[in-house]
Amino acid sequence: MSKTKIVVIGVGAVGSTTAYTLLLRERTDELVLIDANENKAIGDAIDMNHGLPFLGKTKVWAGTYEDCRGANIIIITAGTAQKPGESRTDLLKRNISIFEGVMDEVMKYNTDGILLIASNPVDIMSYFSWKKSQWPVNRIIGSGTLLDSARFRYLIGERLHIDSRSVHAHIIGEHGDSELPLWSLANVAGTPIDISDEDKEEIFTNTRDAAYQIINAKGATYYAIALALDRICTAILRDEGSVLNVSTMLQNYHGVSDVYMGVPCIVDAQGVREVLNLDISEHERELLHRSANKLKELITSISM
Ligand code: 6V0
Repeated sequence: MSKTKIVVIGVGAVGSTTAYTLLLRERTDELVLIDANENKAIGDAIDMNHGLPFLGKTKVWAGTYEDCRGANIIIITAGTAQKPGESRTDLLKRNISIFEGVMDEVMKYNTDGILLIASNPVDIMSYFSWKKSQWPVNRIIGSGTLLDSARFRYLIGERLHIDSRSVHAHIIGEHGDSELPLWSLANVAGTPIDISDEDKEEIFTNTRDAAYQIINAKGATYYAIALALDRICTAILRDEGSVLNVSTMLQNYHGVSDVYMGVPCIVDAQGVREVLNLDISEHERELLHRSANKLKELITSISM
């Protein structure tokens, strides 16, 4: 079997927690850490290497862009984190210019891997990466609403006293303020979720605003997103065909085209193999369009 390699670009809170999660779960043979702050990457690599006697044989090092050569997955979490009170869209211009540089470097050394984008606003950064790279859309994946869906499932599970892994429920659309819950399809063992409208509203609000709550409390969010990124990497490396709500390019999805957004997709070794066309309600369709329009306006505003 050939060796697997994952490169993490940007080892701040999200990148280093993701790398550590991949290490703990022994997901890959080789793990490369790259950051504009070289000392952070070097320090993280040394620290993680000292944990290897308790783990397995993963090779971890602080690398350069040349190390993107042969990587199966390149995770990009470089950027600036949301500040308290700052919307994800405010980050956009700062992060686009960072991505310009990062993508130029990555593409010198890798042309057939999968790019997994986490930097915010993730749908726009994924769209930008696709546009810049001209790679097939299936190989440019945004973390999308996978984290939001996990938050949603957790909160529903808490309300029902049911293991969140047994709750099937989706958040789709923008990873951000215009995302929407698909209550019409939410279920436990095929049974619709029977809670009051007030409870539904509260659960969705807490899902949508979770990042603000966590950032206000401790400055950044990183544990759950690291697990979400690990989940996507696993689906790719093991060719699982898992249904995950990642951000992908939509074409005539309930009438939405030419925008990256989070929707349930089948993810395997090719990346996004297929987008699942869900039977959503008319109201949900309207909200989906609203979310798509918001993202398209942003794309136009920075003339991509
Ligand atoms: P952070 O802790 O500031 O880390 C960012 C890292 O990127 C730092 O170590 C920087 O040195 C590094 N960096 C900056 N510019 C470059 C560059 N040109 N090349 C390489 N490295 C660079 O931020 P944090 O880790 O908290 O967040 C990273 C990004 O993830 C932000 O855009 C967040 O908004 C986003 N998140 C996305 C989530 C999602 O669900 N998709 C969830 C949480 C955070």
